[in-house]
Parts: sequence; C-alpha cells; structure tokens
Amino acid sequence: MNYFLTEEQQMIKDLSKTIADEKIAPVAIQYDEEGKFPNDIIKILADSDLCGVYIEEQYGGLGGGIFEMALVIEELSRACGGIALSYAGTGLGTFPIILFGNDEQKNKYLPQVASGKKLAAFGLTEANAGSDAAGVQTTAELDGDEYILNGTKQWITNGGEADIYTIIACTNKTKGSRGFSAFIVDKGTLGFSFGKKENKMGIRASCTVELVFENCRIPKENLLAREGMGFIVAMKTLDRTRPGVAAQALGIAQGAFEVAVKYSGERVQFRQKISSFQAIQHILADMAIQIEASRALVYQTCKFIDSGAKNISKDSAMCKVLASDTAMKVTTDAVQVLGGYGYMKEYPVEKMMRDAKITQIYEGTNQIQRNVIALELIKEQSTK
Ligand code: COS
Repeated sequence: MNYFLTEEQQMIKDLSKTIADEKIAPVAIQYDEEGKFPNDIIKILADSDLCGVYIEEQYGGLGGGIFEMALVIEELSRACGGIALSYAGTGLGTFPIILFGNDEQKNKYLPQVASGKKLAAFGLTEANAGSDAAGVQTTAELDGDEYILNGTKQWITNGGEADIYTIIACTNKTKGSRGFSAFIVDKGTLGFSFGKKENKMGIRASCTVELVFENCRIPKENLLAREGMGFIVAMKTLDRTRPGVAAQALGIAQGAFEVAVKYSGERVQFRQKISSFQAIQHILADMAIQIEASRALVYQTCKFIDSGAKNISKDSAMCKVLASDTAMKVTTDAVQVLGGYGYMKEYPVEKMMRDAKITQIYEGTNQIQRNVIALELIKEQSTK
C-alpha cells in the first residue's frame, strides 16, 4: 500500500532496507547464535546518518520524529529484530532527554546519539518493578551538589554497551508515584557497574544486562525535569517509544512473511508447489492482511504523535498490541508453512518466532497495554 511518505522518509526507509538486506540479513543467524553485539552494524548506521533521524537538526539530527525512527526500526527488524534493538533501545534511552532535558543536557547528549558515537539505555525495570512501574526501589538521595544512587536495574537493553543511561529512581518514598525522579548517568561513573548478562530466548544480538549502583555519585545537574517527575518522564517516554516496539514487531512479521511466500513458491510436494494449495494460500493471505493492518495503525499512530497530539497513550498502546500480536501469529504461521524446515536453525523463521515473543512483553506487556486502552476508553466516555 502507498503510505505517501515524503521524499526524505522514503529515502530513510530505502536506505535502512538496503543496510538490512546487504549487511544484517547475512549475519543475523550467526549473531543470534553467538549472542554477538552488532557494533559493526551500528557503525554502518552511524555512517549512513540514520542514528539521528528522530533528533532535532540543531543537535545534529535529521529533524524527524517517531515516524522516521519507526521506519528505520521496521526495516532493520525485517532482517533481525535483535540487531534492530540496539538502535531502538537507544531511542528509548534518549527520549527522556529529548522530552525533558534542559538546553545544557540536550547540547551535551543529543549530538552524541545523533552522530551514532554513543548508544543510550533506559533504566526503569527492577526485580520488583516490572508491570508495576511504581515498584522502583533504587534510591537517589541529594547530598550537597550530588545525588547518590543505590540499587539494581534489571533487563536493561544496551546495558554495558551504552554510554548514556536514563535512570528512574526514588527520591521520596512517602510520595508514591510522585516520589520518583529521572537522572542521566554516564558509563564510567564511580559506583556504577554492570551485573548479570541475560541468556535470552530471542533478540540474542541485543545485550540485556543488570545495572548496579553502589553509592554512585552524579552531579545534581543530571536530574531530568524536576524531582518527583520521574514517573511522568517514564510514562511519557513509553507513550512515544511503544510505537517503536510495534515497528520492530511489524518488521519481524514482514520478514517472516517474505520467507514464507518465497518458500511456498519453491517447495514441491505432491508434484506441485505448495503455494498452489488453498490451505497455504489462506495462511499467506491472513498474514498479509494482519501485517498491512498493523502497518497502517503503526504509521498513523506515529504521525499522530509527531503532530504534537497530547493524548496518545491509548493509540500508542493499541499499535503496540496489534503489531506484536500480529508478529507472534505471523512468525508462528511462517514456521508452519515451512514445516519441518521452519523448525530448523538453517532457516530464519524459527529465530523470527523467538524474536517476536518479546514484543508482546517489553515496554509494557500486552495485558498492561489493554489496561491502558480500557482506562482511556472509560475516561473518554465519562467526559462525553
Ligand atoms: N502520561 C502522563 N501521565 C501518566 C501516564 C501517561 N502515559 N500514565 C500515568 N500517568 C500519571 C497518572 O495520571 C497519575 O498522575 P497523578 O498522580 O497526578 O494522578 C500517575 O502518573 C500515576 O498513574 P497511575 O495511578 O495510573 O499509575 P499505576 O502505578 O497504576 O501504573 C501503569 C500505571 C500500569 C500504566 C504503569 O505502571 C505502566 O505503564 N506499567 C508498565 C511499565 C512498563 O512498560 N514496563 C516496561 C519497562 S520499560 S522497557
């Protein structure tokens, strides 16, 4: 379908696709098996000026928004959802600065991300703070001109590889969700170290690591927005990055669909290509319908957010749910179309199925997204 992209958006999409086809697809299975972080691909993305598509021009970016970021993520994910995540995870770590950073913070950090010289990461999740984001126990205590951070963040994408970390910590235990604050922490700060690296089912080219803060002192200038704003920083960031997860899911689904279509045109059983069987045709048709519906919603949601709309939580959650549920269904069906071959590691679809699963879980499970959607619907109804 023609989504009437601008010339620049089409260029971003085409360039990302070329990199995905030529540089990522050939190494995706190997990187998955070895759990290798894609520093070489990040360098290619940086050299191609894709790292700053969502960052304002004054900070060295291309001046686009969520939509441009999603276009890159979608195309990279067609080839590898794990490799694409190093890019998407940097977006997640950077958006708190884009949304809430002061001039000094933006001037210092955004050009580093835009140039691709530095990656970012977002630290919200902890052992007791998953779906319940307000369960954060990491503390930040003001001491003169510094905050002292103590606690452990869990499952942090880009952990160890990123240089810039946006961290949510508790500054006042008595204030509930208004007792959290957001901070920027640089890699290498004394008292900030990396713990366990996870061994995951999918997205294995992405690193998922514990962040450990032990009396870690950061200058008070690293506070984002104001004390007490941390929960809002996290929620508003996630509202803008969940479409990125949706784009990742969309790309994974598209990649699996393309493999399934190609394979069904080559595989012969009962002296015919299996694409001549209606059973296979219907699976392919359903895949195409679900993918295109997801793409339409993801693109439109991104444009809606980029328009500056205020109330975006419901739409952001809806596109994340639709695209990730689609990715899980489509990749599972792609394995089915390939049959026994689909189950083998020589073919890419079993990896795509493993990669798809996380998109239903991270940046808020699809159950949490449905809660958000339902609560917004009820709110809308009560204000009519
Ligand atoms: N934008 C702005 N403000 C928001 C908001 C949003 N999207 N969502 C909530 N808030 C505000 C609320 O309005 C409320 O403000 P007041 O204190 O002024 O009333 C405050 O934040 C607390 O909101 P709420 O009571 O709804 O918080 P809950 O603790 O019930 O949690 C959910 C709400 C479940 C939506 C939140 O915990 C969540 O998003 N969980 C998933 C977290 C997640 O995505 N984890 C993955 C880790 S990141 S990879």
